[in-house]
Amino acid sequence: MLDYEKYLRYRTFPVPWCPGCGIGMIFKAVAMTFSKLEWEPNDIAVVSGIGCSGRLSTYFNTNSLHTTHGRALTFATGVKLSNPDKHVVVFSGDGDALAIGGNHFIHACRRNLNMKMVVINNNIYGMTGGQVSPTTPTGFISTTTPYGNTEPHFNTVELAKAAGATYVARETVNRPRQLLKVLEKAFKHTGFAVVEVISNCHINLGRRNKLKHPIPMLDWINQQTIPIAKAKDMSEDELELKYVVGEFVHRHRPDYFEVYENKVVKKAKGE
Ligand SMILES: Cc1ncc(C[n+]2csc(CCOP(=O)(O)OP(=O)(O)O)c2C)c(N)n1
Repeated sequence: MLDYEKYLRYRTFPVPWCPGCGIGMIFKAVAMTFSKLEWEPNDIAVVSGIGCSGRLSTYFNTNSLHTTHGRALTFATGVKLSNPDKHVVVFSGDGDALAIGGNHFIHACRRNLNMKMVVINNNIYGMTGGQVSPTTPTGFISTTTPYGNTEPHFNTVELAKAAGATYVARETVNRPRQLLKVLEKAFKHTGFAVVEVISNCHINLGRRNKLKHPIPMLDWINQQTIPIAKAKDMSEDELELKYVVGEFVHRHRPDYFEVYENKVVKKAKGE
């Protein structure tokens, strides 16, 4: 048995993702990170919304909560507040996290509750067949933008930074070693940690944009990927449509529990 297998709930297999989907790779990277940190399955709560990414909670052999679309963070907040000792890990697609769940996302960043969030950004509403999402690149064709997306796309990292997240990183499914590194740092972080992973949906995004097989789609992601150190010398225009990868924020700010203990509990007790 491989060391991460105890985190896989085999009785719920097979997994539902299309052949070549990047979610499987993220699934394994997270299971390997649990193993590296030696977290016990019963000490972990995996919470997810609805979508292809949202299916993940079913396949982890941990406490699992598969919630409603866009509301994973709200359920996760309740789980963490009532079970402060559990490691709460949230999975959301880009639609789940940034469209219907966008409001919860900014407030979770602001609140700094000690939870981890993995945003699986495949740039499209995958599960429902390929509607435009807040991260669909401008110009890309989707079922709801048949002449190309006219809207500017969200930058998840900039949004998380501006809203106050205390750990923010971005990686892609093409960079598994770097992904493992940031997952480990995010999971060890005390506070709200966001890791965005750029993933491929060749079926519902790629096939409408001349990237209908996994390899060309992964090549396209590679071409858009710029390490953070290199991005520093590039202009805003040059970085348009690029995925800058690396660690963007890693700082200490008292997390929600620490603030609550000091500012509320102690006052209430008259200390
Ligand atoms: C309240 C509500 N609105 C809409 C839906 C339909 N719906 C299910 S999944 C989804 C979008 C999935 O896209 P994303 O969150 O990016 O995840 P992915 O499938 O790409 O991983 C939508 C709109 C729903 N289930 N519930």
